Amino acid sequence: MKVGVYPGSFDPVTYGHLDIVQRAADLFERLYVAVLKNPAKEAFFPVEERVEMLQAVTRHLPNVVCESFEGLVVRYAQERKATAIVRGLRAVSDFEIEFKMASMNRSLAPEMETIFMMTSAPYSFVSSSIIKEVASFGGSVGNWVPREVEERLARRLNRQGG
Ligand code: COD
Repeated sequence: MKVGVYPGSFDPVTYGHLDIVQRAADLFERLYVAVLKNPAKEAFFPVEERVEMLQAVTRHLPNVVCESFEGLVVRYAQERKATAIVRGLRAVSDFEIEFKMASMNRSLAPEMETIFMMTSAPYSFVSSSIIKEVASFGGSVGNWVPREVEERLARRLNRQGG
């Protein structure tokens, strides 16, 4: 079975991420969308909630499994018997960091390929950070994130008094 892993922070998932998930799900028999559990980094949404949102917005894709992982992405990918790590590319600025990550991952696990998918034009400027910023100032983000995510953003910002 051809297995791929799409790792990320997904804090929160956007239509840009979802576009990559949908296209990658066509390339693999099973695609794991994996949220990094990073205790050293403060995230806006807890990891469990990020996984729940991913599960909700990918429920129409039967070969997609959303879960969290801790530690090295290559180790997680090996455990899941994946042959490739999927990443998305937006602007040239993504390239530098992605190049470093892919090179490090390849030296850690030479058998593991990294596959890059170009963003679809409407999502080329969409990132989780910009979505959180716009939402925190009361702007509408409904064009860039699914309704489920928009509602959770609003609830969390309300709770924080944002
Ligand atoms: N269109 C297309 N692609 C997009 C868009 C968009 N609008 N928005 C984001 N993406 C892509 C990103 O470029 C990225 O490829 C992916 O979606 C996920 O993005 P994020 O921002 O949610 O997640 P990242 O980039 O913060 O995830 C980083 C990891 C968690 C994967 C990384 O830190 C990691 O692998 N950590 C584990 C430790 C490890 O193994 N380290 C060694 C590797 S160097």
